[in-house]
Amino acid sequence: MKVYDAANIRNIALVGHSGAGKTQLTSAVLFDAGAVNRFGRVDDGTTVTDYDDEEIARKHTLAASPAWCEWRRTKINLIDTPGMGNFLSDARAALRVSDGAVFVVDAVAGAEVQTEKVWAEADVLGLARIVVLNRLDRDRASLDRALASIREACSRTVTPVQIPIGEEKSFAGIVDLVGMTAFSFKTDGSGAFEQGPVPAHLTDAATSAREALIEMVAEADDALMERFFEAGTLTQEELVGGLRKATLAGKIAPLFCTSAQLNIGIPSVLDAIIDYLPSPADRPFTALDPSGTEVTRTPSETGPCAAFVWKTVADPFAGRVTLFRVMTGTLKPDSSVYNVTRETTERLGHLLSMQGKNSTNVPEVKAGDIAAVAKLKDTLTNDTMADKSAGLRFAPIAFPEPVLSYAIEPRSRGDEDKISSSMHRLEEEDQTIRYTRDPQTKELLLSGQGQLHIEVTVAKLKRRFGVEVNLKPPRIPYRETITASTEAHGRHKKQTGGHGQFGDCKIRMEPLPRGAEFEFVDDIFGGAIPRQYVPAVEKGIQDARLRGYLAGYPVVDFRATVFDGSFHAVDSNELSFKMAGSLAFKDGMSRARPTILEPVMTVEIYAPSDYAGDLMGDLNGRRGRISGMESRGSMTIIRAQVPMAEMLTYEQHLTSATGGRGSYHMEYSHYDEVPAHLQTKIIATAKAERAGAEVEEV
Ligand SMILES: Nc1nc2c(ncn2[C@@H]2O[C@H](COP(=O)(O)OP(=O)(O)OP(=O)(O)O)[C@@H](O)[C@H]2O)c(=O)[nH]1
Ligand SMILES: [Mg+2]
Repeated sequence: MKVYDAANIRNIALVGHSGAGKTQLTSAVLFDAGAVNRFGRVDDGTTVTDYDDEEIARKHTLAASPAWCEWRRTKINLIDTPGMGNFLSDARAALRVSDGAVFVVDAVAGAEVQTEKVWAEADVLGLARIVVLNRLDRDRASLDRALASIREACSRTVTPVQIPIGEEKSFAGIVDLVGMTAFSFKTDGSGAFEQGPVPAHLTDAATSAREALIEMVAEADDALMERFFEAGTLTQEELVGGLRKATLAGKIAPLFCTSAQLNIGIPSVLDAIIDYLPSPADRPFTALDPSGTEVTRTPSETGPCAAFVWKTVADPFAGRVTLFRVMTGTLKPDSSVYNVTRETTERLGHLLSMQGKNSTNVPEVKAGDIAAVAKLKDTLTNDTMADKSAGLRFAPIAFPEPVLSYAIEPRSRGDEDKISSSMHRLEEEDQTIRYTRDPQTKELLLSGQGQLHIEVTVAKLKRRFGVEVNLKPPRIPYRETITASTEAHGRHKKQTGGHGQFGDCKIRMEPLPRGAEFEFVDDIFGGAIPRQYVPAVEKGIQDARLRGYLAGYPVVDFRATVFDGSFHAVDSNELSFKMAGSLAFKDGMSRARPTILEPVMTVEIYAPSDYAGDLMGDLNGRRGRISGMESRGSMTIIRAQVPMAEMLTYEQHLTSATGGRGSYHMEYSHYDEVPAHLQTKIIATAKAERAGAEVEEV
């Protein structure tokens, strides 16, 4: 395979709301550019980039996947990304290694929630972008309506450089406003087209759209603005040059018209990627030097190499596949490279260019290019692979913390054994899931970005690793504590026949502040309990407190002080003092006014301001306490503290209450007392569960 220089490479992420047609568009692009010889379709499960079984089954992209084609002697690396909210972090990762973005928008629906979110993301990264208005062959598709919504939700810089020929079912081509020519396409999916004059019935529309375009281009540049005022228009040359400059500078986002399904309008998109979006050579990159200071460098194919790992794929057969972008220098196969992040050396095998799941060996990868390598030992997403002499490290992509947890139960013993290694592999692939065991409830917890994300992860576990699990809402890790001080007594005595048992202790129990857990104090004077048995008393209290008193949850935030006791010269032993400690604890609990604590979460909700009132009302119903509100444009951020038990089904509520436009994030904050009427319920449930468990054991 050919090796490309930075100036002849374009790294492009296709982003936008789910269902806009990113995957279908990628497929049409690959076909028209001759990278594949079959026109794959999402609906038939035959596209290059939706190759995972789960993606084919669901007809949605679930992970960023790379593909590439050559167009006008330039290598275009395309990254098809997921549009669904739960999987958006992959779109973010793809943007990090892209130089430009193609925003795919549904011509029927216009801009949607995720379009808006990713647009803001691209703003932060300062990426040049073009917009592809897709699905123009659908009923109720409209350039005008869609454009108005994109301008409102994303940016006023979006400007058509084409208008469609024919509407809805009769959409059959485009008028290019820059060259003022028409391209009429066959609708058989072949992509064949004829170029000709602008159809008479579109001349007026095209002329006024072109004037609007010229005005936008002139506005983006002072010199052009002057020329425009003088001449009343721009020359063809000024228009072409000005459009390119304005797009690269992010002052204009040109809009193109397509039907990815019918393969209409694709060549203009390919041309635009080359003409209007930057090459890696156009973009200096930032990195951290050894002291952690941000530095800006120009990519160069000579000199020390530095590459950034933006994704890892867990293939059950091929093993780990590591996707990286060479930021500077040239990476060679069968060489060694230093992993700066982990301070280890990796041996590289073949370097690969990925076409979905298929790969081609490449002789070397130059600055600016995206490639992959299989079977690295330690390297994971966000790592830097570099020559030591480069002295560079790349800032990690900030992946979001999980927002939701489910308990998972292996279906069989075999599944139980395999679950941990398989989950570990999936965690490497997807940095937004967590697999943990709750130390208190002992449950295996799978945490992710939402219910769908967790379901998809469980499905992957089954398909790829043959591990089957059941999902259920997690148990709330309640705790118990005391609210009053008391003295207590425990005596364990068994002195009938043979070797006897005798242990006796008096303790004081006092509440401690939240978070203090448990403290044990030895306050024995004069040998009321021999030294060697005091730890046994502590052990007895410790064991008993972990088993709980009211509802079987660990008792926390108290101090137990042993201050007196008695012993028997022959019958006393460790076990007896352990028993005494445990009995004293139970005795104390009966008077220390025990209560139940629950975890409270700090929740941050981001939603259009119109919904803020309803959302706050709902939070009140969930026993939440609003701690702050802030508006950001048309959106409002609500901060609140809400008991975990009330948040288990929040995602479904937020989605239906805001039509999918709201999102939220939460993390553990502290433990707080459960209101009395709810305690009664928790205690009753615990009792019923214990009874159930005992029946099962019989
Ligand atoms: N009629 C019509 N259907 C299209 C067009 N482009 C895509 N589709 C269909 O729209 C649906 C969604 O297309 P995808 O390409 O999977 O959309 P996506 O943007 O990749 O969606 P996610 O992967 O969920 O983010 C599929 O059923 C496609 O066949 C188009 O131009 N016209
Ligand atoms: Mg897709």
